[in-house]
Amino acid sequence: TTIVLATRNAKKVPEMQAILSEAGLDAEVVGLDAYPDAPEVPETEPTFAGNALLKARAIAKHTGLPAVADDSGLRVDELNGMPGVLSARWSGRFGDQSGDKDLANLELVLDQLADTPHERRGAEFVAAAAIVLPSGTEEVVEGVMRGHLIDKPRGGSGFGYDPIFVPENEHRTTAEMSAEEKNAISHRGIAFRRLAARLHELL
Ligand code: ITT
Repeated sequence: TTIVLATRNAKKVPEMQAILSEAGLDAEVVGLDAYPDAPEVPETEPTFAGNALLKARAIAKHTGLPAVADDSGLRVDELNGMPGVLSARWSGRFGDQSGDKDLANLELVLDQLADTPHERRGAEFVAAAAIVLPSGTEEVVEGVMRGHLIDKPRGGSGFGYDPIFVPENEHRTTAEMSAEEKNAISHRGIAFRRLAARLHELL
């Protein structure tokens, strides 16, 4: 079977492929690079699950193949769960159009937490992964990684908010871990492994 992963982020394709293979699933994962005419789907839903489903539905319809999509973000306790589904666009919401989005987003969260002490700096990364089959069958699973936010960025790997996020039972940020170490505990790793288990039953 071929499964289309609804992303133009080339890094996510081998990650998903590895997780499916480890789960014993004989499927080939292809990204949207193979489908240049695939529709751009705006993330308009208020939940990660809703956005993942929107994207998977559109790509299943376009390709006629089983489609997987994910949506993810950071929920900060002190900000009542924000930036949440707005994580990728957080600084832009406040008028910042500067070049490095990831850095601007991270710096805005640090500013917003400037007066918040360590014990109130809890946060979690959340990922929803959706699968839509050509038959119309739909499934959504989620993964969560709890942790806290430090006040100065550390580490050069990963992306987004990784340099300020320290997972529970860790002293390093997720930007100080290898991709394998992060996958083993991350929201996306958990969600993709749950999805692999469901795919076993569905395909
Ligand atoms: P696609 O939608 O094309 O897959 P994207 O980078 O926009 O790519 P998401 O919408 O899933 O992917 O990510 C939303 C944002 O949440 C992302 O831009 C980061 O700011 C943040 N984020 C999600 N997962 C993260 C992680 O593992 N580490 C750091 N930041 C993360």
